[in-house]
Parts: sequence; C-alpha cells; structure tokens
Amino acid sequence: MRTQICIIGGGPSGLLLAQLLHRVGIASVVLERRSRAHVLGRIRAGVLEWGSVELLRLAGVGARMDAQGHVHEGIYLASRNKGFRIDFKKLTGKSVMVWGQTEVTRDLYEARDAAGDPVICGVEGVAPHDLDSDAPYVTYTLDGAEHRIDCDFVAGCDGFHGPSRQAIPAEVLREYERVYPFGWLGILSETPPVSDELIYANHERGFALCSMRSDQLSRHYLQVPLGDRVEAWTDSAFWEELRRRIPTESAEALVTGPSVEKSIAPLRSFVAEPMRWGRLFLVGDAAHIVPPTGAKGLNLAFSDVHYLHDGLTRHYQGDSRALDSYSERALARVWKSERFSWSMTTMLHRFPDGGGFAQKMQDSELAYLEQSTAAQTALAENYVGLPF
Ligand code: FAS
Ligand code: PHB
Repeated sequence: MRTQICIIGGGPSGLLLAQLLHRVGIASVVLERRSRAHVLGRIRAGVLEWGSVELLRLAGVGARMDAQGHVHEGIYLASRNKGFRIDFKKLTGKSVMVWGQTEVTRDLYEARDAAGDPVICGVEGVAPHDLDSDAPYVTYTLDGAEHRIDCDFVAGCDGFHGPSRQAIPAEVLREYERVYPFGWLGILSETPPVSDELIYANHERGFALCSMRSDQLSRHYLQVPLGDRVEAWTDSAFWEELRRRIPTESAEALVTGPSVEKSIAPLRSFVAEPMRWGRLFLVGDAAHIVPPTGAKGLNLAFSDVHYLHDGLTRHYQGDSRALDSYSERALARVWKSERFSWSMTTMLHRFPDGGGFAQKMQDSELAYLEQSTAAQTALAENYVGLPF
C-alpha cells in the first residue's frame, strides 16, 4: 500500500490530523494498536481550549460539541474553605468548552468512516523504517499477515508508550522530565456537578478537582500518594475525602453516587526534542506529557496537529518552510504549556517534602491571585489557550 502520510496511533491527535488532511485532499492511513471500543473506553480530558474548539469545527466534527458541550467562562480556585472565581471572559474575551475527549474521539472515528478511510485497528508490531531517507515506510502485522505502507512522511501520534519516539537515535533525542510524588484518583459518576464551573481546591490533605462531562455526569479527582491502589478506594471513601477538601458550601451541595469509572493516573512533566527526525514528526503525547492540572494534555496534542497540518498542506503546495519549522513552532508552545501546567500543579498540590514554607508560598500565591487582576489575567490567558 502507498499513501502520503502514515499516521501511527488512532487516538485524538492521529484522528484529527487524518481528518484535517483529508479535508485538503492529502491522503493518510491511521494505524491503531487497540480496538475502537478500547480507545473509546478511555476516560481522559474534559476541557477544550478555544483553539481546539475551532480546529474541531474546521475538521467538520464540531456539531455534537456545539450542541451538547458546555461553554465555561471561568473556574473557581479554593483554599482554606473559601473560593474565588477567575473570569476568563472578562479578562481575555475567551472561554473554554467542557466536552470530553471520549466524545471528541468518537466523532473523529465516525468522520474517518464517513470519509471512507476507516482506521486500521488491532495492528501489531508497527515499525517505521528509513525515516532518514526520502522513501520511508511502515511495517505492521494484522491478523498474522505482514503489511507494508510506503509513504512520504510518518506522523508519530502513538502516545507516550508508542514506538515513534524510540525511532529517533539516542544521540539526537533530548528528553526533559519531572515525575511528581503523587497521582490523581479520578471518579466518573452519574450525578449532577457540584458547581456550574470547575473547582480547583488546594487543601492541607491534598488537591481536589470538581469537574463534569454533562448536567448528569460528574468527574472528580483527588491527589493521592504514589503507592495508592484504586481497589483500596471505595466510593464512599472517595466522597468523604472530597467533601473534606472542598469548601463547606460545595461539600454540602455535593450529590454522591456510584462510580461508573475509577482510576489512578500518575503525574509527570515530559518533553522530547526535537519533534522531527527526517520524515518522522512526533505529535501529542508521543512528544510531551503534562500534569492534568492545567487541562493542557489534549489541547497540546491539538496544537501540534495544527502546526503539522499547516506544514504538510503548504509542503504539498510547494512551500516546505512551515514543515521544516514544525518542531521549533510546536515546541515553543509546548514549553509554555508545560510551564503553566507545572505552575498550577505546584500551586495546588501538597508536596510530601514541602513543609511549612511551601504551604506559605501556596497561600500567598493564591492570595495574590485573588486580589490581582494582572495575575488572574495571566492565569486566564494560559488556561483558555495561548494563540497557535
Ligand atoms: P493518545 O495516547 O491518546 O493516543 C495514542 C494512540 O496510539 C492510542 O490510541 C494507542 O493505543 C496508540 N498506540 C500506541 N502504541 C501504538 C503502536 N505501537 N501501534 C499503533 N498504535 C499505537 N489531558 C487533559 O487535558 N486532561 C485530563 O484530565 C487528562 N487526563 C488523563 C488521564 C490519563 C489516565 C491519561 C493517560 C492521560 C490524560 N490526559 C489528560 C492526557 C490525554 O488526554 C492526552 O493528552 C491525549 O490522549 C493525547 O492524545 P494523543 O497524542 O493522541 O495520544
Ligand atoms: C476533567 O474534566 O477531566 C479535567 C478538567 C480539568 C483538568 C483536568 C481534568 O485540569
């Protein structure tokens, strides 16, 4: 088989890239290791920057999002049993969209079907070859049969554990990482959200986040020690701990119910440079990871897609400058989002070795935020999404 772009990974970045390329007549093939059901069973991001919203609309997959998603014009930050609001709309003129990654991915899979380019799921042993030549190709097996795809370029959209980043020679690749000494225990419940907007809570017992997916589907998180196992957390233990960490007013309004999903995710900051090697481009989690405190993971994947789609489109029109600057352009925005995600995580979590001084620094940062329009504007413009 031959195509223009071979995309490794049928998660949100691979699917969105394929859909945007399709709309400008550039052919691609998406190879996905898991089944579609498995990919759609993942519960991950919940907040879209406005740039991501506009990109999904450009890709022709924004209809359900616009009909069922919720536009949020702010968030609440809480500590010491009280909270204050950061008004995105007033401070930046922008908002965010609460629309789950699962729904985004569902719409993108259906768009691939409608385009007659279904994702090839269930592949094994995906391996890119001759990336430093002008004739790269990708091999894989499916149902025991060997396959080869010859292409012009390879997009590594295969997430943190995929093969693409490993294909870059060790002497070329530079990796930067910070692993946090805690994780997030997340719960999805068919209960009404406790608040009309997200609540990020700093508490001496640990961070808590109250989010949502719809009027009847809530998503909550608790900071937990690294060694915690999800089996050790009953639903009632989760709700009791959440009530302790959020302001009393919210705790009293909290409607609890059985979890429909419960999992613990580790937190890390990670960036791999460069995001291009020869004919390979790294996209999304294949190149970078952020702690979810800034709601940036999915949105960063989409900004990479924006830059790569722009570069490939111009390349096939005869101008390769944007493609040649893909890594530099993408990384400039990646590092700003890494900083924001790290700063939100540092401000809101309890660090085991932090001590009294760290708590005082968090208290003063939150107090400064509460009283400073300049500080709130800086947080707001990062949260709604810096320009592409
Ligand atoms: P993905 O990891 O989503 O997709 C990569 C795809 O490649 C997967 O489908 C995988 O099966 C496939 N793949 C891997 N190896 C392959 C191979 N060898 N061959 C073929 N296919 C292969 N972000 C937020 O903004 N907010 C959140 O709350 C949030 N919560 C998260 C919770 C968890 C547990 C995790 C892991 C991530 C979370 N994220 C969150 C980040 C997440 O949303 C990612 O940023 C987003 O999925 C990135 O999309 P992709 O780059 O497409 O990577
Ligand atoms: C979510 O709803 O899953 C969510 C929202 C905001 C975050 C992280 C996760 O910062």
